[in-house]
Amino acid sequence: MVKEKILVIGASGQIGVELTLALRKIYGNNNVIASDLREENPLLKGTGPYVSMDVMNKEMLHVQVIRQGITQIYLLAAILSATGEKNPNLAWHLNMQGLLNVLDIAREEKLSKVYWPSSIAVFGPTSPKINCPQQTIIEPTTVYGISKYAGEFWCNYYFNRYGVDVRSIRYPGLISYKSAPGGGTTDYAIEIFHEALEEKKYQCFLKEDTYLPMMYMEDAIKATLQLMEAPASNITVRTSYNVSGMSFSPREIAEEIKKHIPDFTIDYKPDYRQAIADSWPQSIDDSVARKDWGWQEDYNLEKMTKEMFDNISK
Ligand code: NAD
Ligand code: AKB
Repeated sequence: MVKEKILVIGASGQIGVELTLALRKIYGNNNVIASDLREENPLLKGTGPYVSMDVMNKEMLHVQVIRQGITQIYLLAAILSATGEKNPNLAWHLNMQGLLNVLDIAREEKLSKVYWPSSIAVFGPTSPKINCPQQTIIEPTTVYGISKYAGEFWCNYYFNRYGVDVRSIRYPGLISYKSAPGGGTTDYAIEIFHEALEEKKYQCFLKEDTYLPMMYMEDAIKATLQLMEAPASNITVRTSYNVSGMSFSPREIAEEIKKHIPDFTIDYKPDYRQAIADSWPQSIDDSVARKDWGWQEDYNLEKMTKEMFDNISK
């Protein structure tokens, strides 16, 4: 059996920290190399190797892959929806070139697998709002969504043309307590917990009835590992899989928070992120992921809220 050696790019980010720790548990600390443009996240310190690296520097990335004997890459470096709208050129450049660099190296070095996340941001205003299917009209209106949709087709292309075993999930908004979110439209659903504990009030940048697909980080890590461990013959989608956890609005999460902090109050001051949220579906049909690799979420709004408060309070 080939001994896997994994490189996580963007390991200091919201998903990267938790995915790196989960992969280290499975493959052994020294077999999972964390890398990022920014400094090593404190939660990763002492848990395994770390290299400082820019995914845009293809030569350096290639050298690292050869030198470290890398067999799999998890590419998490990207600019998310809200930050992307402030700097569209940078978002397009990083999100596209970073992926192409990784796919090229995977092809040349015959890596066993690549993971690259897409997002529900691929969907646009013309996609169905409720139970948005795996295959449907997809006309994204943000630069982030455009880059993710183009990226999905690059993954499909590298699989079909070069046999690169690249796998992908369209994550919903991810909610976690370990590492701060990186500039997305769904970030309100993390900020609200911290503000509720510290200030007992929160001003939300989305309207109260803005429903969006969301997922607790534990579920996102579980889905990622499940997809990556599934036999290649089960993987029928080589663009990116829809996965669903829960859907809620700011009003509903505020109601759930009030069960823990009765005097919590929320008010609403929508900004430019409202238009982004309005362009996305409210809920996702993930029946293909359920059929192909047995996806099943563990967390709903109630269970996640309890976990968030228990963990942030610690
Ligand atoms: P994040 O912003 O928290 O982390 C991204 C990391 O990439 C950061 O640590 C950043 O320093 C690093 N990075 C940026 N530019 C880099 C470069 N040139 N070279 C190396 N590293 C670089 O983002 P995240 O939330 O952890 O998202 C990870 C992936 O998951 C992204 O592709 C994102 O689009 C996708 N995703 C995230 C969510 C979510 O809710 N968090 C939802 C859907 C999809
Ligand atoms: C964002 O809001 O940009 C991300 C995402 C859904 O991709 N959380």
